[in-house]
Amino acid sequence: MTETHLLPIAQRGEPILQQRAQEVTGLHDPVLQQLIDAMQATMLAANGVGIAAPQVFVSKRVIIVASRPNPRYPDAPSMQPLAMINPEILWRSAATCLSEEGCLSVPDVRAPIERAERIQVRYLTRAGETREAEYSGFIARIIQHECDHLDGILFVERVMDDTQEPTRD
Ligand code: K3U
Ligand code: ZN
Repeated sequence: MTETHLLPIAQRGEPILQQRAQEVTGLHDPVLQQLIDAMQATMLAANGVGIAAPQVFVSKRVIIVASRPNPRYPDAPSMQPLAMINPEILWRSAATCLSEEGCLSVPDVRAPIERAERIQVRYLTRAGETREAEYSGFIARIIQHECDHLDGILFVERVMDDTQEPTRD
């Protein structure tokens, strides 16, 4: 059995967090499958509900999204970790919601961020199947946060105004 290693998490200021990540080709490459396993293990070990490949120093368009009820989002649904490859947000609702976010790459900082309440996403599964799905609430928020990472954007860049300064925990 192969061991899954935990990966280092890039911290704010690392250039890779500001770059647009590359589309994934070669879906059945075992290196991609190992990357997904290692991202998932790293996310779980860090107590996160999402992770994007640039956060582990890999400039590829891969994200993992998970969800569970938690003190900050008690109504969050439970969702097993799901890998999305080359995710595209096809549609965002005009309706938005403001809720607090954190980021494994920006420790101890949280800020309310306005995001679309509902989104439609197209992505490839790790088995290479194309899927389209609609998400709402906390899961839609995580997906938007992770897709931002693929475009080199950190949540702190989306803080709206002076009254919503990021706060340290
Ligand atoms: O804020 C965090 C959290 C963890 C468990 C439940 C609720 C919140 C940890 S930070 C986190 O999980 C980010 C992961 C990141 F940075 F790698 F993208 C995902 C995220 C959390 C909250 C809102 C949006 C996205
Ligand atoms: Zn993040």
